Amino acid sequence: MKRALITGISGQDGLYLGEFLLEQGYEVYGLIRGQNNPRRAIVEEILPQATLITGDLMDFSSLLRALEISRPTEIYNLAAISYVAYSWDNAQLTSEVTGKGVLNMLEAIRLWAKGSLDQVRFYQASSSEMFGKVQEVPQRESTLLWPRSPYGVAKVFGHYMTINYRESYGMHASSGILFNHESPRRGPEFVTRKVSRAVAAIARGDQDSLVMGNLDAKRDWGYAGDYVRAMWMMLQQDQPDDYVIATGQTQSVRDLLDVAFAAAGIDDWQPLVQQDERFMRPAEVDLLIGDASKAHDVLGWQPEVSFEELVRMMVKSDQDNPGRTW
Ligand code: NDP
Ligand code: GDR
Repeated sequence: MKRALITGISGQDGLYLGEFLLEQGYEVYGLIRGQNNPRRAIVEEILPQATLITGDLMDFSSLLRALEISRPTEIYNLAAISYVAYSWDNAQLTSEVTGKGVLNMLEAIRLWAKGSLDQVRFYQASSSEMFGKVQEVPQRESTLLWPRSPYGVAKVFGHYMTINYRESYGMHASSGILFNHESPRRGPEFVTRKVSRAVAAIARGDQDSLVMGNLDAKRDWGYAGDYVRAMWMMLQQDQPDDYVIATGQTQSVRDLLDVAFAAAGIDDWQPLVQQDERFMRPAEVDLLIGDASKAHDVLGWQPEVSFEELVRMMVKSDQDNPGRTW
């Protein structure tokens, strides 16, 4: 039986990946942090067959312990401080967790596996935020990286460290450069979920308006359920490599508002939405659109859920489950 260790199992992607791997017959282990993590109950509800191991990317010996307990054949490193806006206010912490945390995990694997390093496969959750001030449109694996936030810089460190372990130690280490992906389980701090929750609350009459930041930013938004499949596909290849995972379409935050409000039967959202400086970023990533040709050709991966379907799914979920944050 294949055994997988997922760091970040309590996050959006960890929950979907855990479900997917259990369906594939894997024995699933998840790293969970903190002595009384409120998200533990969510993981236990969605993934009752998974084994949770306490640990933190900042605690090297907890990672070694997690590897010793789980003895994984595949490791998916999804744990990170992942909210870009937060990363300016907590730049050092973000660098430690999102950047150096990757090195901690890679080094723990190398020391734990010793002569059997070729028996282990590693996935790193890299990000389209690494493209930042984009140097090419659309962005592909070879596009020059130009991160625009402490989060983006930390992800670049983790990305190159993953490549370095592949090249230095022959490790089967792959990096997925994933563009934004969303779902009803998306954290409420991210723009799609902020909008879907607010639209549901406004349509119910529980909220009057919505305060937003930059409405002109454009993102390549896909569905998280499609994207975790790509992570797994990367680790099934004979050779490790890096892949862009994206839909190849881009929409603005305004487009998101159009589709989300329309899903609740509200055609004119302008009077309901205000903008405020506090949601603007010190440096913005204006446009992201990915070219996933390599993933299509080599992995045979294709996204299945469109942007409109995704947004409608999120609004419906927030209408059906008022107050739920996950
Ligand atoms: P989430 O923010 O939903 O989940 C992050 C996870 O990391 C949570 O399980 C969190 O635990 C855990 N975590 C945070 N700090 C630590 C730490 N010090 N030690 C151990 N675990 C920690 O992110 P997503 O699921 O959306 O994303 C998964 C990964 O993919 C992240 O690395 C993200 O940066 C990256 N990514 C995401 C994209 C997206 O659009 N979703 C796109 C590209 C990359 P807790 O629940 O306890 O806070
Ligand atoms: P992003 O996602 O920064 O792309 O990072 P987020 O949803 O936070 O922002 C997307 C765009 O929307 C604009 N925006 C707002 N964003 C938020 N959160 N709240 C607002 O009120 C608001 N108004 C406008 C932002 O300025 C931005 O342009 C996500 C994370 O999951 C990262 O971890 C991941 O690596 C990248 O996607 C790919």
